Amino acid sequence: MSDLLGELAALEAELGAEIAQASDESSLEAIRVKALGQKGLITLRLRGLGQMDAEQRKIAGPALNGLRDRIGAALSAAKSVITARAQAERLAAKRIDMTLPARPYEPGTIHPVSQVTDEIIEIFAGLGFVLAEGPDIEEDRYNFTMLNFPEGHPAREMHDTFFLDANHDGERLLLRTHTSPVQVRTLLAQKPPVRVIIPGRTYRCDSDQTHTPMFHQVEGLVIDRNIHMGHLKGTLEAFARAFFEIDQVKMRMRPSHFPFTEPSMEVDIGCKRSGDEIRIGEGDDWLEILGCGMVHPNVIRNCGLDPDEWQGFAFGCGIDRLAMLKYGAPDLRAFFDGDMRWLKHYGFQVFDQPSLCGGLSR
Ligand code: 2NM
Repeated sequence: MSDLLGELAALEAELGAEIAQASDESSLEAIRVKALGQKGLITLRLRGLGQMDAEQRKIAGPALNGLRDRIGAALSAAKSVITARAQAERLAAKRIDMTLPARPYEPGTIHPVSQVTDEIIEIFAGLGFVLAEGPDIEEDRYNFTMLNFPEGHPAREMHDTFFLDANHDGERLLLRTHTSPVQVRTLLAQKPPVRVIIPGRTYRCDSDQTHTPMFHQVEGLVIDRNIHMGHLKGTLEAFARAFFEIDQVKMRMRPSHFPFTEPSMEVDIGCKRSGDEIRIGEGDDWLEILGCGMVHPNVIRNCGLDPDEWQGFAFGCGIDRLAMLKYGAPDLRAFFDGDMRWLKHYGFQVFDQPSLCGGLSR
């Protein structure tokens, strides 16, 4: 028996020395397995207790249990020391000098399309319009059917419209070809009078020098009682004066056709062309800037309103083209190339926020 106790004392001394030497978690783990694992030195001896007689077990039992507990405690104490030391080393390696100056960085710029969009919103907000937005991925009924596009209308064709694959109900979603579905959604959601301005991305399967498959459009809609073309013309004139920042703009309307308006018009403003340059507000030439009209009674009816009680006007124009015109960027496709040099040249500073009182573009 005293043999066993002597042996245990030697084992404890040996394990204690190994634990004190261990410098990382994996060597501590190796010691734990060696002593307390399935086939560990202490574990096997504990199993041997079953073969001893009662007298022996009375002495060996507490001795072995005590040894197991002390070694376990020594291992976990050593482990805390080692992890704390490793943590301290990691933190020391990561130390940064908070007094160093910030690395010089290149500030980004606001894209001309974003800037012009903000200008347009600002102008129409000043006329009492409210901003509205809707999804880029639309349902056929909002993009076409409710807007009085007959089945089989050429604008619905695959040729112009990006259709998504049919979903499990056989419904074919599409990328909106104009922002007009937002007008429909607005009229379905709120009672007139309505005055909304709706900028956003639109998509048509078209790509050449003057068309990109994604472009930006802004549309406006007014629905109220006794609305007439005079309101439309006055609104558009106020917009053109504010946007081009000139006191007088010559404006003319030509008859046109859109499914969702009757009558429909295209609007030109007076300009002067010399070479590639276009100057707004002088000269005897004309430049088309937008389409508009009185909202078709079918559209008003489709939105659950009585066209004998509610009338309105709507208009739409391309933002990208307005941005080219106003800020003189000649190539439409460069708008969407993401070239940092172009963005630096044509972009706006973050704090150049357009405002009516500050002068839109200063
Ligand atoms: C245009 C031209 C003319 C238009 C019509 C509507 C609605 F929803 F009220 F019917 N929204 N936008 C409209 C009318 C758009 O863009 C060239």
